[in-house]
Amino acid sequence: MKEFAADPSHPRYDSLLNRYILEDAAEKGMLAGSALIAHGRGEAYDYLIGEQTIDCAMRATKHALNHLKNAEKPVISVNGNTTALAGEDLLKLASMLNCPIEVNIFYRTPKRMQVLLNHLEEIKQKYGLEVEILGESPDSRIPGLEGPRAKCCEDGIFSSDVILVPLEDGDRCEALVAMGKTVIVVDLNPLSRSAKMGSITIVDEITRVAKNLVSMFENLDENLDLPFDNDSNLRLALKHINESLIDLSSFID
Ligand code: PTJ
Repeated sequence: MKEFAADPSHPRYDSLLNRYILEDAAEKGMLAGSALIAHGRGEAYDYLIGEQTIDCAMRATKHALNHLKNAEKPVISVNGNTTALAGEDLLKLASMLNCPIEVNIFYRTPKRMQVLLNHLEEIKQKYGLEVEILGESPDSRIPGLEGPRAKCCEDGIFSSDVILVPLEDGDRCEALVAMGKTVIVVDLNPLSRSAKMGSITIVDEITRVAKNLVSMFENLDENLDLPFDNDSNLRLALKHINESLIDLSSFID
C-alpha cells in the first residue's frame, strides 16, 4: 500500500484520508465489493452538507448518546466500512458504555468476518480496551429477514434494547425497529430508507459521529431530556442541503 501523501493543510484532507483508509481496507479484504460505491454516495451528500457536523446532527448525536448511556443492554453493530473508518473510536465508545461491539455485515463471508474481527482485536490490544467483540458465532436471527443478513448474536444485537448501527441497510433497520429496539442510524443521506426508518438518525459522516460520541461521553448531562422528533430533525437536514443548493445555484447564469 502506498503512503498517504496529502498534507493536513489540504482543504479536503479528511475526505482524502477516508478514501485512503478505505483503499487500504479493501486491499486487506475488509470491505464489500460495493463499499466504495456506498462511500461515494455518502461523499456526495457530505459535500452538500459542507463536510461538517450540522446543528441537527449534533442534536441527534446528543440524543443518541443519552439513549446509549441510559440503555439496559446497548450494543454497537459495525459493518466493513464502519470498522475501517471508525473502528478505533467505536471500540473506545463501547469500552466507555461497557457494551459489546458486534461485527454484522450485509455481504457476509467467513473470510471477511475473520479479517474484520482480527482488525478490531488488534485495536483492542493496542489501547488495552476491555470490550467483548461478537459476531464470529451467530446463534440467533433477526425475525423477518431471509438469508445470511439475518444472522446475529443472542448476547449482542438480538437481546439489545438500544443499538447503534451506522450505514445500515433499510430492510434490516426496519426489522430491528420491529423488534422494539431504539435504532440509532448514522447516514449522510437523509432520504435513505434507513434514515427514515430509524428511531434516531444522525445525518453526519461516521468518523465525525464516532469522535463526537467519544468526546461528549464524559460531559453529557446525565439528566439531559432533549425534545426530539426524528422526522422533524430529518427535515432540518434536508433544509440545510436545500439551502446549500440554493447557494450553489448562484454560480449558474
Ligand atoms: O460491510 P457490509 O457487507 O455490511 O456492506 C456495507 C455497505 C455500506 C457496502 C452496505 O451496507 C451498503 O451497500 O450500504 P448502502 O445501502 O449503499 O447504504 C450506505 C449508506 O451509507 C448510504 O445511504 C450512504 O449515503 C451512507 N454512507 C456512506 N458512507 C458514509 C455514509 N454515511 C455516513 N458516513 C459515511 N462515511
